[in-house]
Amino acid sequence: MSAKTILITGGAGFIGSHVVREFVLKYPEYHILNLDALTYAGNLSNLTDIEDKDNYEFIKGDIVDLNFINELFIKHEITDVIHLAAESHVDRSILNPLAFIHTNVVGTSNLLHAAKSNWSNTSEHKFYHVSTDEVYGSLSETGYFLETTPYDPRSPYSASKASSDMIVRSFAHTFNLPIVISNCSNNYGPNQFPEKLIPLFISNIIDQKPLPVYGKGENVRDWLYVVDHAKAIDLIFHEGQPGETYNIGGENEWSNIDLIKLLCQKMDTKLGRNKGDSESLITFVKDRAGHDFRYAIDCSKLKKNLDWAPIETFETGIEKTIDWYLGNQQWIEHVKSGAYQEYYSQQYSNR
Ligand code: NAD
Ligand code: TDX
Repeated sequence: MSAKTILITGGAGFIGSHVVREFVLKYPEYHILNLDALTYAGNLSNLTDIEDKDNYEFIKGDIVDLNFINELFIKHEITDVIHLAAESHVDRSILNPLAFIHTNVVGTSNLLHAAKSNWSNTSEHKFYHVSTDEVYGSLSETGYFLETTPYDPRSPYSASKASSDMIVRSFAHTFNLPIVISNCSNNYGPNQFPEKLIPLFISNIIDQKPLPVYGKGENVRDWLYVVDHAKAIDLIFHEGQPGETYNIGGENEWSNIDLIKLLCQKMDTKLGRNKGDSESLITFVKDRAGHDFRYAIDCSKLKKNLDWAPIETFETGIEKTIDWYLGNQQWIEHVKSGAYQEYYSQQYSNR
C-alpha cells in the first residue's frame, strides 16, 4: 500500500491507544489521524511516547457530529478508517443505554456515510470496524462463537455493537463500501480504564478495597492481551479480504472467580503482603442485570487464513499488566478522578 491517511477513531482509549502506537511506529509512511472525543475513557497520556512523531496527529471531536466528520474527510483526504470509538462498558450501558445508541450506532453510521460520500474509487480504501464477541450472545458450558454464529446480543452495549456491525455490512452490500469487521474477546493490559474487571480489581487490591464479584463469579470470559489484539488489527487491515469478518480470541478461558483468585495471589506476592490478604477482600455482590454466562471464540479462520497467533501467553501478559498498573498508580488516580466518581457512586448505590 502507498501513501495513506488513516483515521483511527477512539485512539486515546484502551485498545485504540495500542493500535495508534502500532501503526505510527510500524508505518512511518502512513499519516495517522487519531480522532477522539476524550470522554472519561479517553486519555492522551496513553500516547505521550509517540505524540511528537511526524506521522501522527490528534484531533479532538465527536463521531456523532456528522458535519464535523464530513469536513474532516474532505480536509484531510482520509483514505482509510479504523473505527474503535465507542461506549464500551456493559455496566454503563445498563445505567444509560441511550449514550450507547448515540455513539455506537449513530456515530458509526456517520463515519460510514462520510466514507461513502467521499470515496469515489472504493477499491483504494478500507473501512475497518472493530467489534466484539458479545454480539453473538451467551454460551453455556460448551461451544464456541464462529463468524457464522447468528447474532443474539443481550445487553444495550452488545445490541448497539451488533446494530453497528449490521449497518457496516449494509453499506458494503448496498454501496460496495470496502469494509472489514473483527469481533474480539475480552482484552486486558495497560491503559484499560479501571472500571473493567482486571484493572478495577488490581486498583482495589492496591488500595485494600472490596473486590465486587457479580453473582457467584462463575461467568466465563476469554482473555487476550491488548497488544496481540492491536497486531491482529494490523494484520487484518492489510491482509483481510474486503467484506469479511474475522473472530479474534485468546483461546484462554477463565471463570471470573478463578481469575480473581489468581490476581489476588500474584498481587500478594508483588506487594509483599501475606498469602490470602487480597482474597479476603472478595465480596459477592448482586449479579449484573442480564449477565451473559460465557463467551468463547473460535479464531481458527484468522489463524488459518492470515497466519495469526498471539505473542503473549496469559502468564506473560498478566505479569506485564500487573507490573504496568503497579508502576503507573498516578495514571490510575488521574483517570479515576472526575466523571468516574459520579458513575461509581451511582453504580454501587443500585446494588
Ligand atoms: P474505551 O472505552 O477504552 O475507549 C473508547 C474511546 O472512544 C475513548 O478514547 C473515548 O474517548 C472515545 N470515544 C467515545 N465516544 C466517542 C465519540 N462520540 N466520538 C469520538 N470518540 C469517542 O474502549 P476500548 O475497550 O478500547 O474498546 C475500543 C473498541 O473495541 C470498542 O469499539 C469496543 O466495542 C471494542 N472491543 C473492546 C473489547 C474490550 O475488551 N475492551 C473487546 C472487543 C472489542
Ligand atoms: O466489578 C466487576 N465484577 C465482576 O464480577 C466487574 C467490572 C465485572 N465483573 C464480571 C462481569 C463479567 O463477567 O467480570 C466479567 C468481565 O467484566 P468486564 O470487565 O466488565 O467485561 P465484559 O462485560 O465481559 O465486557 C468486555 O469484553 C467485551 C468489554 O468491557 C467490552 O467492551 C468488550 O466488548
